[in-house]
Amino acid sequence: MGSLRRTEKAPLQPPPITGRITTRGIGVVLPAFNEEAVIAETVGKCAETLAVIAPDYEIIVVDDGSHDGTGAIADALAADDPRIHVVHNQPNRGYGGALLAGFAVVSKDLTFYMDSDGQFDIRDLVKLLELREQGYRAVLGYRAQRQDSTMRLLNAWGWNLLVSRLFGLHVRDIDCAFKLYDTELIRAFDVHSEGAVISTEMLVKLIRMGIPYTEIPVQHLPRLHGKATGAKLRVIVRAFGELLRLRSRLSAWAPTEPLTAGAVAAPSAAPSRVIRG
Ligand SMILES: Nc1nc2c(ncn2[C@@H]2O[C@H](COP(=O)(O)OP(=O)(O)OP(=O)(O)O)[C@@H](O)[C@H]2O)c(=O)[nH]1
Ligand SMILES: [Mg+2]
Repeated sequence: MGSLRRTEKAPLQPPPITGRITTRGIGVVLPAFNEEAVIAETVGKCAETLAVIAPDYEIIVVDDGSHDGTGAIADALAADDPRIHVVHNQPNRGYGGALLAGFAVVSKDLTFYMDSDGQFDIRDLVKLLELREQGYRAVLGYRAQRQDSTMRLLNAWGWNLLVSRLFGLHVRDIDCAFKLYDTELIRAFDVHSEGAVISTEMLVKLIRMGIPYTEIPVQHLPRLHGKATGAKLRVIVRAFGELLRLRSRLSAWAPTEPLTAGAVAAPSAAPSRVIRG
């Protein structure tokens, strides 16, 4: 469940980038809505880090119907680098729709997603990949020191409380946009949420499938560019509607596709953390 604490004692430091963590292929999905001020920097940092820690990578920028230069900047980056791809949603589909458009074109075994607004540090992916190498097929980041307003923290606390009551979901930071999944799991989830509840849908399904997962603290940086939208009344009201629809859809949901052998094997190292809803 979320916490109202804004800071913990020592500031979290990014892990050093010293060498390859995995030989697995990884697709990095970056949803972007009006992020012209920061998208090139985000993609550049991702490419630089991935080249060292996970060289078999692809970066997928999802320009979610942006009204600014985000799409053109992303197209220019893709024209220069075959590992960068751009999906244009036209019109805007919303956060969940942006992630779904990106997930649909991932061609690698692992899928990682991160906001493109500069509030996360891609170097933290080192920690998630190390845990994947230990056998966790889902590694969930949580923001140890959220850089949000008090109102935003209050909203998040209430939202997490509601979601944990409705779905029995006890994940530390449901909506932290820094998560790594096996692509096969994402396909099996058969996600439909186009809005903010997409993370809830994925996590409820993960837990119902009994997949071992783990959680790890990641940095959260202040938003320096673009507009914060998450605390707008319109956004919150829409999210409540989505949550209720999700609840009725999930009441009947069960995984249809058996996963490949070993899919639900427990990790080799640290104890698994499986919470069943
Ligand atoms: N707000 C919003 N973001 C979108 C949309 N589609 C894709 N995104 C991207 O989704 C990510 C998360 O959106 P943010 O608005 O940063 O949400 P947040 O980090 O929870 O909240 P703030 O940064 O405080 O507004 C960013 O990278 C956006 O560019 C959309 O329709 N609306
Ligand atoms: Mg943000």
